[in-house]
Amino acid sequence: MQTEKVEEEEDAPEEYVALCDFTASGSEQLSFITGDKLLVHNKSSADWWWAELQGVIGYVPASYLRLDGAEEGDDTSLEDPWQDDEYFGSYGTLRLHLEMLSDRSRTETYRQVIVSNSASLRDKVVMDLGCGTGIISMFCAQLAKPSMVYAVEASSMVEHTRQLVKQNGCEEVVTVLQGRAEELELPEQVDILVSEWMGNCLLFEFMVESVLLARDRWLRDGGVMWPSSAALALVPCQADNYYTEKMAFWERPYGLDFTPLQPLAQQEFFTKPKFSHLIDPEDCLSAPCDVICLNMYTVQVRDLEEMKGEFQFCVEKPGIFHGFTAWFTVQFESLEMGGATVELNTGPNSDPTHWKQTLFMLDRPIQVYTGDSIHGNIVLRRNPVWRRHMTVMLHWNINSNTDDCQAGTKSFPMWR
Ligand code: GJV
Repeated sequence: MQTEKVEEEEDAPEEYVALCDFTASGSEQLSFITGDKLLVHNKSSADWWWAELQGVIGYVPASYLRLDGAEEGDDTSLEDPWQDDEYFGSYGTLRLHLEMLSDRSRTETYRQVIVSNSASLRDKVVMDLGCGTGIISMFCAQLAKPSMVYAVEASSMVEHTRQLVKQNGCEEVVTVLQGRAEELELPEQVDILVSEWMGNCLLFEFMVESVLLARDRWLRDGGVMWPSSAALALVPCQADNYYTEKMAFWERPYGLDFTPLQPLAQQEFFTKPKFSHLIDPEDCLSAPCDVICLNMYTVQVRDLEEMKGEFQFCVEKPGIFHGFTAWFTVQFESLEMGGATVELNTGPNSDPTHWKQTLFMLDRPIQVYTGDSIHGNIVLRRNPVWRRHMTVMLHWNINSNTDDCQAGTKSFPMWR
């Protein structure tokens, strides 16, 4: 009796409230607006639930919903949409700083920017936003003669940064300031705003928002942003090893047919993008294409809500189209007229960085041939609730000489 009752309760649909609007991007998804009450029938995965709204049923993103009746003071509504405790907590330990500092391409590029602009940096005021252990600030102090470097850091690493600055004789020039850039008070505006803010797929973590707010408040007219521009690059690719490891594996392990697990495997391994993918240039099926470009002087925080781009690829060799791989580049303009721009490229034809690349797997691999065209668009939609997260939506068409054209759409939450 007792057990039956509990089971009944578990199976009963639960009522949820939409925290924000959602527009369906696939035929199985359900659109809703803020305040809509949805009946959740099945929490099929952590991210996508099967729900009903006014008699219509479909998948909805779990993170956009709150259990009805969960009011202020409830755990979920108290949660910080920026997850700052967790975010800055993780930058308070050495693990991530070690990873970033060990990334020579990244760190040497920032050093190169300072070196190649050292003459023009003389007597300039610099802000290093999110300075971490202070490496960029100390490059400035050691390799150039700025009048002041404000090194801003919100995590508890900042206590050690002060000590490092002193230890390396940079305390005359570098002023370490503890706190979020958003709450910063400075006695003056700055000539240069330098930051290493880029996340996976460029925008993930959305630290760029802090940089743009600091720009609008603290960069003097005519001041310089480093990086000055950024781009997200995309390429259609093969990912045979990953596909074999996670999907083909189930075909005949130990002589047994495990294919009934393949839908589960797809859900578990291919729903979200794979960070930390290092693509072999040989696996790129065409030349890459910049799909989103940010001008760091003009982009506005509100633009980050939804960034759209288009692509048109020409397949250069026959192969299996398993998915798309994305990475970013950033450019640092010279302080001198006609001076060379420095670029950090995290793509497959450059030295690997700690960001590596990001792989988006299609649900089914598609054979493509030389001369096929793959065109379509990409949308990066920032999560309206969880501000450091976003969903990447890809829509593609394949025009082939041999087959009919095929189209597909897939949304990838990163992570909520
Ligand atoms: N204010 C101050 N420090 C910050 C802020 C902020 N708003 N946001 C991030 N940081 N490239 N994805 C700090 C953070 O604590 C860490 O030390 C560093 O900036 C992140 C740098 C690398 N992350 C990235």
